[in-house]
Amino acid sequence: MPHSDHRPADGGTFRSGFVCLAGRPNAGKSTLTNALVGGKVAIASSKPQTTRHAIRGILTRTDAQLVLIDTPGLSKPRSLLQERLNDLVRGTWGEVDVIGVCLPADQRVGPGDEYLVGQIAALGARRPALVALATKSDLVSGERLRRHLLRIEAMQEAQGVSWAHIVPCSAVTGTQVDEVADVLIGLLPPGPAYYPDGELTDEPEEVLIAELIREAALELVRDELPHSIAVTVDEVRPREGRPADRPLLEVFASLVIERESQKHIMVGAQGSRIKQIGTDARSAITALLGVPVHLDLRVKVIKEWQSDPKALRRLGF
Ligand SMILES: Nc1nc2c(ncn2[C@@H]2O[C@H](COP(=O)(O)OP(=O)(O)OP(=O)(O)O)[C@@H](O)[C@H]2O)c(=O)[nH]1
Ligand SMILES: [Mg+2]
Repeated sequence: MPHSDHRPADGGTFRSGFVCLAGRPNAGKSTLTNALVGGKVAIASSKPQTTRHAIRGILTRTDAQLVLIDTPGLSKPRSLLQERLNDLVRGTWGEVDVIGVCLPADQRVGPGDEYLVGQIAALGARRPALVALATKSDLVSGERLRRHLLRIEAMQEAQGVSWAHIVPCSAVTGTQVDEVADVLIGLLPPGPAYYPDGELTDEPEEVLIAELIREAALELVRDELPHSIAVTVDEVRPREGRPADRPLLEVFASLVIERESQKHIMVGAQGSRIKQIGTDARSAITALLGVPVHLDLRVKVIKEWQSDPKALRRLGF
């Protein structure tokens, strides 16, 4: 059901619809989602496969409501998990009005991008409108950006697609983020607002909490470990016996890894790493919820969960 019958102040048409941001891992999809929405709805990190769900971010203006769906990076499946993530990405393409294809300016347009755009081209007549977004424009010179934009343009003929727009932008400096919103909204059909004003996401609180914990963990590990980490939030409850004006929320969560041998890395010398993860995650969760939080973090091994259908189901994939 539509939430309200907005009318733009100038009497024009209110537009609404769904836009999916797609791209290879690390292309800057989640960071751009947050910049467009104006708040943190998706975690971002320098590690690939940071996003593992289709996360909705909502941008409401007087003239439009744009529902952004940030998806995982599409990449060659090396695990059952990545296969599931790729299926999720392709499934999302069928539900949106526009796909924003993120092509980072600091990387050459490569086989990964061509594979992705080829897959979109294969949607045929069911293909949504396409916008190419040259992300991370702050990382390159004007000349290099110009060459990147030419390569993106050339993809049209090579891949059999057609860009409604090509827009360079930087989610970190904010350059051209408003233009990206304008261009995406311009491609949406007339329609009502689906979410209340001011709502930035419809992700459940527990999912946001789990993601913030995973983000804190990703920052502090490297090599193959980021892929192995999942987080479950086991319980969230107000601490008993606290005065009403000084509540404390207790969060019990588990950092899930795949092998016993990963445990010592996750925990760190004398527990230093897990302690740091806890401290970082706690302040992020407190900022999100606006109440002080006590975070109880455990490490749990679920053997080879990335390739185990039963374990994947248990972890929500
Ligand atoms: N300099 C710069 N860095 C950026 C920009 N956008 C994203 N980044 C960085 O690029 C890295 C990846 O960003 P994400 O937003 O997590 O990328 P993603 O495409 O969502 O990645 P996956 O979810 O793993 O597919 C992070 O370290 C970001 O800080 C940008 O506009 N400029
Ligand atoms: Mg992401």
